[in-house]
Amino acid sequence: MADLSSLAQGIVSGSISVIDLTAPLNPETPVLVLPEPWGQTAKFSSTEISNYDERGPWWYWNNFSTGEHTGTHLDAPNHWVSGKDLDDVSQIPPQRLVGPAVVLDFVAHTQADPDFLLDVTHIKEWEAKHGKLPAHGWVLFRTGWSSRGNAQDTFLNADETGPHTPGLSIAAANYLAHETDILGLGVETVGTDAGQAFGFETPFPCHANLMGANKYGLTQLRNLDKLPTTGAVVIAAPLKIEKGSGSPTRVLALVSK
Ligand code: 23J
Ligand code: MN
Repeated sequence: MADLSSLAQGIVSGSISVIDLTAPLNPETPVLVLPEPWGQTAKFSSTEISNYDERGPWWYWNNFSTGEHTGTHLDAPNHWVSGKDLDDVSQIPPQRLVGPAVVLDFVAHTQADPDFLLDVTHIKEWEAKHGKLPAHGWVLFRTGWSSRGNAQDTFLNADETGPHTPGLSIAAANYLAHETDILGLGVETVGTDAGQAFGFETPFPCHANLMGANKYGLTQLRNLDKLPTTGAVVIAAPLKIEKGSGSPTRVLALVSK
């Protein structure tokens, strides 16, 4: 039987730390902007219902509204046409929201080139050093992009040719989707695909391949620098929105000190 009491004790004593990989959700949280004529997602917004006042003397609460894909969020398989008959976000088995995580650190490459694309050779070199990508695990692509914070312009890094943010090559997206048994791909950027991926020969290859292979995306992750290369456990908890294509998600990592 698994020893949950030592896990609990580790969390209580601090020998296992709980790292929050989630970006704060507020009206400034960056959102994806797609080229014309495609529809746009909404930013997060909130309106006060009462604040210990005449509208509710003893309570404070708000109504919020947001896109499903705003801030740190999970892409469900049905988000893409390739996965349209697969799970919506409410149908994802909870066992598939928790798994071992590995970190692929390409901060240096991304600093040299904001359009850096992770390719199959990078993944294979990483696997030669650190072992196979874990079955039922999260692959976390560390680019340092989260240090650009909550400002839409620096985060999207767009010019007249569109956004310039790192992502995966078509071949790498294919490899993760079809040659591995991972849960999904987590990134620091606004979406799993590169900023320029709208113009790739296979547009948005991460979305097309991962969703079609019943895998997930996790975006706008923070604190990946606080994780070991291997050995963390990541828990992603999206809202159980029926028919939802995704949801803002609290993403937590357990790390043994
Ligand atoms: C729709 C179309 C393209 C993209 C996306 C959504 C996302 O990045 C997303 O949040 O799923 S690239
Ligand atoms: Mn998304």
